[in-house]
Amino acid sequence: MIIQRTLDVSQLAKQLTGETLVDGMTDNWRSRVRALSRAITFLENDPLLALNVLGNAGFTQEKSQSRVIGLTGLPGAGKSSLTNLMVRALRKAGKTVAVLAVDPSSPLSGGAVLGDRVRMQEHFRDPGVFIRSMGSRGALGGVARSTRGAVRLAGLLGFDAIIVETVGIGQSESEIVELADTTILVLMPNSGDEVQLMKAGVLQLADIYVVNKSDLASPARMINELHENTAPDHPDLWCPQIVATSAANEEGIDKIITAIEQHQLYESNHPKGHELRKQRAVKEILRALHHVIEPEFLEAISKVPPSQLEEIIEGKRPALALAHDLALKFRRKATP
Ligand SMILES: Nc1nc2c(ncn2[C@@H]2O[C@H](COP(=O)(O)OP(=O)(O)OP(=O)(O)O)[C@@H](O)[C@H]2O)c(=O)[nH]1
Ligand SMILES: [Mg+2]
Repeated sequence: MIIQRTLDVSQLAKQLTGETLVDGMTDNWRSRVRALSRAITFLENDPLLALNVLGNAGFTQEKSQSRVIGLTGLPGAGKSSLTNLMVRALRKAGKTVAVLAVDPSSPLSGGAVLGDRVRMQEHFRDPGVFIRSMGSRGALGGVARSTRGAVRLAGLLGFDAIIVETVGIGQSESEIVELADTTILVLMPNSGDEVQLMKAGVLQLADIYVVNKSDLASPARMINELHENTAPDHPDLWCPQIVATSAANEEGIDKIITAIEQHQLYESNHPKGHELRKQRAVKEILRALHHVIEPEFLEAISKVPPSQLEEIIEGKRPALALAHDLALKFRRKATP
């Protein structure tokens, strides 16, 4: 595969670690996988580093072609099994793939990290595939802060597809929706998932709904419910695709891949799709800024004299008043 990118991979590694990690790191995918692996370890230990590195003007490329695919759903729905088959299909199509499994420790599938290694075993020796499990470290939304950095690094390193697997249903999806270009919700037929979905009000969140394990129970009822509940109320809006699969029988994977491609086409060609991408970009910038500024705010609060905090605790002064004072100080500092 010919890689036409301006990114200097060895420079990236150097930036991350202060030293050259891999000798002769060129367009060799094995080196890229190693660099990404080490880079992510650094990011996990220092998430702010991601911003430093990714914000560095040296790390630009002509155009990122990476597609970020978020795969979410209840524990044991079959996300890793489907990921494994999707990786196989994408590799057959000549695409390189990075898989980031966030907090893969759901109690239902028991020892999921080990299980995932077994399920994705066939790809571990493939230099065009990167697989990594990441702890969510209690981050709300199930997407570790460092996952964002890892996704962007994988993009910079030129992976064509980046699959992010997260466990969850309900609120936790919103973060993966922000991060992923295409969000897939994996469900099981007759599992009571429908009821949970209605309760959580998440049926508008995903771009593709996959009813997996259709070998165990008929997916028809759930597919109908999904059609009824996910139809957009405007013809310009993306119509979520609903796909029945059986990872066990390796059925329906091609339909997922086609649906992802259709969604990508919609986003790049349709004005509404373009608007969605803009909204995601703004949210990503906001979150990144938040991560940069929060430690500074925390430091400023730690310097507030204890007596002032006591006043707040005793109800003599509202916390908002102190926040206001601090905000003014920050603003003065920011204006030259
Ligand atoms: N019969 C059947 N079993 C499946 C299918 N897909 C997955 N499984 C099984 O369901 C179990 C859970 O599958 P995983 O792929 O680990 O599910 P997961 O969603 O990644 O689970 P967590 O990461 O723990 O949330 C495993 O024992 C799989 O072999 C399917 O289509 N049919
Ligand atoms: Mg899994």
